[in-house]
Amino acid sequence: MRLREVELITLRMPLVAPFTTSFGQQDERFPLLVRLTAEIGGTEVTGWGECVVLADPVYSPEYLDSAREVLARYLVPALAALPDSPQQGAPWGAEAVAGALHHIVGHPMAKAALEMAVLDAQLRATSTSLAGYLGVVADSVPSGVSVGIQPSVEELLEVVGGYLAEGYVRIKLKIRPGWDLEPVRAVRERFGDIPLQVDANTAYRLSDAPLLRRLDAFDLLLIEQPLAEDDLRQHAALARQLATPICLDESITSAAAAADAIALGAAAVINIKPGRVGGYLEARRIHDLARAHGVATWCGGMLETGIGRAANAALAGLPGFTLPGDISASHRFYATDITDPVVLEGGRVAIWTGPGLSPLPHPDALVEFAHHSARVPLA
Ligand code: OSB
Ligand code: MG
Repeated sequence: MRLREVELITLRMPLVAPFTTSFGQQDERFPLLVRLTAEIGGTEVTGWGECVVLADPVYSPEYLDSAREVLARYLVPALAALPDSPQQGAPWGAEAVAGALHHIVGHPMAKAALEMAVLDAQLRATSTSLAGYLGVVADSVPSGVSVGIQPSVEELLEVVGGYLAEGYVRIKLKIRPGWDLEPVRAVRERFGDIPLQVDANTAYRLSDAPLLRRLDAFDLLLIEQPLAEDDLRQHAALARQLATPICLDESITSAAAAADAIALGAAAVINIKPGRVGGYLEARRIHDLARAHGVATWCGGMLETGIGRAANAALAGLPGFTLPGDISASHRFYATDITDPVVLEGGRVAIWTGPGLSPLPHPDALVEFAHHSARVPLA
């Protein structure tokens, strides 16, 4: 494979409703797409990747401008410098990307987007789907929905009721100090024994254990990331005080971090987000590791467009993803998606079986939501 052209496309898309978490309110999303054209076996193929960074460094250290900068200045040039056939053997592909970018420290979301674009081009060149590449045999996955913090409990009950009526099979409530026991109790009382879990996005301290312990009464599937990203030992200490299983999101930045969390007893469940861990290949390694340890996993989301959303659904078809993921329909976040939308059918979303990671973005949608675009010069 030889890179011919790389374009970084930033879109600006309104959300159907504000999405509020303990780290703030999002009213719009700025998806960052990598459009990569490569020569593979004598033909030019285009692949697409989606970078899941938020506009600001409030969920993880990366943010939109940092991702654009590191991609243009370091990551794309590092790939462009690779010889076509490193060891006179097979040409390089997605499996070589992480190694070629390893000397750049951090920036997993930017790296993941570039690896995605390479993998997409590589799979399109052989008309292979991501599901086929991963060995996924399922044709759909169960769909859960992440529900933001609402202005009132009444509004929360209305929103949750709407999602349940649409068929979502699992509800995740965002919580933070002051918005935890009351909304959880209200949802349990109104909707009974539904599969229910909460996500704190690091908003608590270990000294909040007595409060968090009161959540045990509501028989939640899990509590996601109650403490800070680097508080693995404290998560293990909290786990010993709660009946509710602890699931880690922000803390799991790599397969090595997942191995540490499992060994420490800090994670009974792992939320796997390909962007957070540097790509779909590392995500699969975490899946394999967790499965071998009997640790449940599910696939998280980052308000992806149809590109990342379709790829996540394929990943979630692997057998270790034993809990429903945050893989909702496109219209849970966007009135118009940039691809054919991901849709909910009987509480599930279909796994893409066409070539590559996802359906292609519609050119008119890229125009409609255009915010910024830049070609990365290839030496
Ligand atoms: O913590 O899972 C999270 C969205 C942005 C950043 C972090 C998180 C989320 C979500 C939304 O919960 C998941 C989705 O895309 O449906
Ligand atoms: Mg989370």
